[in-house]
Amino acid sequence: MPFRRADFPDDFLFGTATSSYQIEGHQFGGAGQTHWDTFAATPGNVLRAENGALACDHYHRYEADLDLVQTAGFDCYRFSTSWARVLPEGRGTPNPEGLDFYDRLTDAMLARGIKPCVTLYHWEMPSALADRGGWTNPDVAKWFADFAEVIMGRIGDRMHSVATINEPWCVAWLSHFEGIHAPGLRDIRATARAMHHVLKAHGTATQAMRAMGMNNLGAVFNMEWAKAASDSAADEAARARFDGYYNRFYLSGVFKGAYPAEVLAGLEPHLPHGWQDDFATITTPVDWCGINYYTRRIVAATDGAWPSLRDVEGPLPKTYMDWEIYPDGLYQFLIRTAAEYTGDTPILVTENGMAAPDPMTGGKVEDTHRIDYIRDHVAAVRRAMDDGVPVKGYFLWSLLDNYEWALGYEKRFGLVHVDFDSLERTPKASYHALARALERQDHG
Ligand code: GBH
Repeated sequence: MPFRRADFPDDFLFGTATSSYQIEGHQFGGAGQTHWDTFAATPGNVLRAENGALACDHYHRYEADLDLVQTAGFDCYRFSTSWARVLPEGRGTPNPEGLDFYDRLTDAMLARGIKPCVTLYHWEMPSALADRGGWTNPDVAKWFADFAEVIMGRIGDRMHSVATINEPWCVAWLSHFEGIHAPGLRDIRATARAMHHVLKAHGTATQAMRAMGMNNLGAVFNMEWAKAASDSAADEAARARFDGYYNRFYLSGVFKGAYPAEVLAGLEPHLPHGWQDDFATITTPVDWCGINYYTRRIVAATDGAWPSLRDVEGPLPKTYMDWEIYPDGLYQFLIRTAAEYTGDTPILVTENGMAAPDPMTGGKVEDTHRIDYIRDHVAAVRRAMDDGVPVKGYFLWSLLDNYEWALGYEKRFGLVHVDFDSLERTPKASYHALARALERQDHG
């Protein structure tokens, strides 16, 4: 058993997470085109040019998938809503089939005693809006808040919690500077705009949902612990720059109403005009802070292209993503986030998990490595709680093997194996281990 539920407070939430484009099957139910459909269709962007058209066919199989969530004993399920499924043109007339789907999905969770935890945006921008500049267009904040009103107008009365945007760093930097995710740009001006607008959109939508009387609203940040490759001042400066761009920029915007100096040094000329005026919106109070944590990175200085850093191969055991396994980074982030940014605001670990080849042998997947990974990261959470950090929940990424973005269906993160020909689901050993860990002891 990777841990025992009894080691945590009674109201601590264990959950599992997925996202719409990665599992639903985007071809179904009248969804509009997204920038991931076009990005994946361009050769060279995605392994084997795979896309989310079918994915896990969760759109048709959600009842059985929620049975898996329930049988494992999870308290809650973190899912996301596809903007283009709800609003095929990004704005204007909603797609009734899309609204109906999320309505059915919500009721199916409640019928199983599962708390619905929604994320409004997990990366599939409607093409109609991407064509108008997407995250680089200042109007995106209003477009996104309007979407939040439409979808929450339908299911908001039954949500346990709401997150605005999954992982602002990925939405901005990975997609507009590194070009690894849609829309695949490599442009610092577009990146700076996206970095700022994604936070403005978060704040604008949060205000709109407050005005609807909603609560338990939050934001979800991805964090990667950084270590300098050497003691040299140059490498230490590279580490601080990475930490600033990757981890601190978004937290600092939302919780301090300012951007870190080590980021502004390079970024300021590229930020949109009047950016300081938006902090009133960006700092709209949230009820909780989400952290997605997977790995650390070792960073060295380089004279090469700005922002002048490069990754160095690390010594620790790695997952199938080539990511070092470093549970202590999660502990350190929990401590630092509470101490420097969020104070008493509850923290949720909204994603944590690992990829592995996970072959099926004799109808079974023996993913012992994943059980160990979960054990060590849950222990890091427990340690941070013992040190006073108000962590209120932990979500495994992911329920199912799914569409791993630029890596197609190659990298499996699921607790449940998916055969991408038959779409058959098979719970892995980690699923069974979690089910045992999550059993509630009878207090007799
Ligand atoms: C999460 O992001 C996502 O929320 C989720 O959709 C995804 O399936 C999951 O991770 C697993 O990847 O090319 O090696 O530099 C986690 C943070 C940060 C992970 C950027 C991918 C780039 C990979 N992501 N990282 S790499």
